[in-house]
Amino acid sequence: LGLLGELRRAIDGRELVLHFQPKATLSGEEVCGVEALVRWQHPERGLVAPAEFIPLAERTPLIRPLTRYVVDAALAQCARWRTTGRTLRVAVNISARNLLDERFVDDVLELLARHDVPAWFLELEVTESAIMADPARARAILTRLAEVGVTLSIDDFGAGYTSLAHLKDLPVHQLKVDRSLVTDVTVHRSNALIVRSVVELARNLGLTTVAEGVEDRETWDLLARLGCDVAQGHLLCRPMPAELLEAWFDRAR
Ligand code: G
Ligand code: G
Ligand code: MN
Ligand code: NA
Repeated sequence: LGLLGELRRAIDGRELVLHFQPKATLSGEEVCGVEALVRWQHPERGLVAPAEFIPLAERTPLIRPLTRYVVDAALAQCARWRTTGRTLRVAVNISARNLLDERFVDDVLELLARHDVPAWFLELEVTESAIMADPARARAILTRLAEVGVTLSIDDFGAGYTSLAHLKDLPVHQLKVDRSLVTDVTVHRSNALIVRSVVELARNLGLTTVAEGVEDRETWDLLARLGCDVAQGHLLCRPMPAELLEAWFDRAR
């Protein structure tokens, strides 16, 4: 059985598990959401990172059931948090192929209904390159998702090549500043200038900004001064299973 066949079996056998990483406002350090990150709990190989199987799945139709699985599991967890009074928006990463699939919107609507979670609680993270693969079709699908109330973010912003002309026409709510810009923001003045420009661009377009990969306090403070809204990264919390996050939530408050 090749990796793809194994992955197909893993989806049916519920071997994929989600870890969640919190995001918090830079000003008040208030937790405002989590990002779901998939891992494969392989019976022999242990916990397999998404980099080892997502790119493979993305080249095949298997990405549709895989993404459905992740959205399903993320909304199930979101619903559980809601019953305990935790208002957490849950973000899921989606692939270029999902944005070319007309049925994707129906999948999302069906899963929101099944878990009785308002669309507002779901955020979808899309990379610039996924959008640029077919900007017109991507825009059509993103528009339908935005119309039903799903929150949309551009992931890894600043690493790729989203044309600013396209950005203006996309119904997105948030830009996630790429880790490569955040990592050296306190070291290279040019990175700080770029982050400041992205923040200003986002403001002018009515979008919020999230900095990813924040690993130290100095970076956190600088990002706050640069006007970034939200931060995510190891300084705050590593991605972890929902059960382990409960203790972190209790400490965070
Ligand atoms: O969690 P980690 O840092 O190893 O994630 C590595 C990459 O895998 C990231 O780029 C992340 O966006 C991607 N990824 C994680 N989970 C998912 C998922 O459920 N679907 C897709 N398409 N990508 C994911
Ligand atoms: O491409 P995307 O932004 O979805 O990828 C998220 C990835 O970044 C996850 O694999 C996650 O484990 C990783 N990540 C999250 N926080 C940090 C961090 O502070 N430092 C580093 N190096 N990676 C991080
Ligand atoms: Mn992401
Ligand atoms: Na990212």
